[in-house]
Amino acid sequence: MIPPDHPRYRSLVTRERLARCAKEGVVAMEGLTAHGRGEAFDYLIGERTTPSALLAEQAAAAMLMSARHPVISVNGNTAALAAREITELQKACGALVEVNLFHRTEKRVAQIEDLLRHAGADVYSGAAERLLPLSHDRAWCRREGMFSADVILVPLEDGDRCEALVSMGKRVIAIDLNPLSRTAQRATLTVVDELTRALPEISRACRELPAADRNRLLSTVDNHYLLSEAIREMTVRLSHAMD
Ligand code: PTJ
Repeated sequence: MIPPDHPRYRSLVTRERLARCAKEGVVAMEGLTAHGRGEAFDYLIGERTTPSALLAEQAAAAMLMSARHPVISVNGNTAALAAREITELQKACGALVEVNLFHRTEKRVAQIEDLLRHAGADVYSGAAERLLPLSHDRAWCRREGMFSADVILVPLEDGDRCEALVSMGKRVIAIDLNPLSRTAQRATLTVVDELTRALPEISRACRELPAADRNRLLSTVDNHYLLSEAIREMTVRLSHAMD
């Protein structure tokens, strides 16, 4: 039992949840190490939404709201951490929710879809085909889902698939705490923020941002600038820690 007055209460409860989900099979064992890497980068941005992350979240909302066929791709970590927030975002932007896994088994796909449905999401789950230009199992997706999407939100992504989706002409929004990752560098737009902080901000912007602001963001926000700002914010924080 983790005492609520523990200074790292939230982090410990999250780890406990991920460990339980890993035992149940929802989270891949490898997902636990991915989470640890994320936590390390979250320290570097001060475990808060930075100004550049907020700008990226608003631009992500603008991309989703202007899309013809937006899709939110969900993996094990995302479902375990943020099934409710995914549901809220689906309601705010009307995107299709589709499960796509690196460590893919039919059993895990079904477990994750159940977890999302339990949280209220409307999950798209027709027959999957090997449609993406990838040699691993993230190639499996639905023809009318991810394969036909023009904008795809990919939280905690793998760099290869991000690159494949961009090469197919899709606009890819990544949520990744590591601004140096291949995913962050290859995405059309990267939100360098923790998933459970990022998703509610994107939903809020979908609901509240006026159309004129969305259009301005679409024509001005540039991923290179967002990533440079994220790295600069980390560097400033590190230099303050040495004072
Ligand atoms: O469920 P599966 O089978 O599809 O597997 C999912 C994992 C996460 C194992 C797979 O996608 C993977 O190996 O991911 P990577 O390549 O380790 O990338 C995960 C990225 O997400 C890393 O750059 C982490 O820094 C980042 N990250 C981890 N936790 C969070 C995060 N970013 C935002 N919020 C988090 N909570």
